[in-house]
Amino acid sequence: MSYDMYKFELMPLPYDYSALEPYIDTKTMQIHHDRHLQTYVDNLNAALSGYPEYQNWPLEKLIRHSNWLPDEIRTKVKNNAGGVYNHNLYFNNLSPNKKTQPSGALADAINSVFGSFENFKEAFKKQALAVFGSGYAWLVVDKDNQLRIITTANQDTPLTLDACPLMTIDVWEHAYYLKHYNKRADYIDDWFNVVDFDKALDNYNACYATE
Ligand code: MN3
Repeated sequence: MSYDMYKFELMPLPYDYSALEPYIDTKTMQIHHDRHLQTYVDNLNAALSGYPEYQNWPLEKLIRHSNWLPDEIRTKVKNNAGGVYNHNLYFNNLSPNKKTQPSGALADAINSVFGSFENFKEAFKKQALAVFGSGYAWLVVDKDNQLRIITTANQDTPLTLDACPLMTIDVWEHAYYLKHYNKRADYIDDWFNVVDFDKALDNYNACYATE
């Protein structure tokens, strides 16, 4: 059992379900983590259960090289591995500890690319609002080493674009509907109160360390 390889298990939240109140409510966190993420974990395990030759593939390899998988499990593995990867990043990038301002090299990069943190927030919100249907908005280092905001549909990931993710917001309705109803803009504003830029900085440094 592990978080990175078959047999996958549910990564625990690094804080209490209620820790992000009042910005993200307890019930949403319980259902989102314990039911939605658990379902992706279970479906990924089910897809791989009859295929021992792929059970030693790390999660990122299953996503990056899903085209090497047999036809009959390719789509199921790709979608559910993406669901596990995206949610693990999303939940780990949230915190009640008010790390809501970028620092260090990431702050410098954000100022350099977007002009200011306020400009960045505005651009990020605009992209997150523009996701049609279900998906995610991301801050990534792209394949040309440029800091960029991108969006992905459904459970697609930036990994297949050779981009290295720093942080993400899940804009599927299940991430906000119980509290914010259809008001995605309010959820995005609230999300900025619980996003953890220290984690994003760790990820930023890791993106450059793995080249
Ligand atoms: Mn979700």
